[in-house]
Amino acid sequence: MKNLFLIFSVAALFLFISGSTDKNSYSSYSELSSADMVVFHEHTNYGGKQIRFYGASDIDIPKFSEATNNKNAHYDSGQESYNWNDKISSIMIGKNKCLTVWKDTNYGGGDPYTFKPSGSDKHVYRLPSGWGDKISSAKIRPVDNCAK
Ligand SMILES: [Ca+2]
Repeated sequence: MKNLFLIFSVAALFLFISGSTDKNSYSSYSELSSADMVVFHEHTNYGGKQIRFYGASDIDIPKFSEATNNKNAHYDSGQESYNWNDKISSIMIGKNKCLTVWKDTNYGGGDPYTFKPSGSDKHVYRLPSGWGDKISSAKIRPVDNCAK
């Protein structure tokens, strides 16, 4: 009876692990230090859906409508085709990253806005006036080499 329980336990563990191997699908962003990550949230105060970017020194996001196709994007399962255009309302910028955002796709729509941490992760619970639900493109760079 003890062996049967062990077999079931191993089988359950295998099913759990095999269901979690999608590299772009995680339920939290504890997979890595926040310092090297930028996290965009659907609502203010880090609420709603989130999409996280990390894994390269330079990450370009020319269209948030296609953000989930970006090879450096990570998000929760079930959100593979979520349209992030004009949806972002709060952001976490890891202390090693600099984030520049634009209101139109392909880095257009007037002057961009740059979020540059200084020594610790930057938590933007509400976007600056005029930027909520407007971001359509972005560039992520090392903190000392912000995109222009
Ligand atoms: Ca926009």
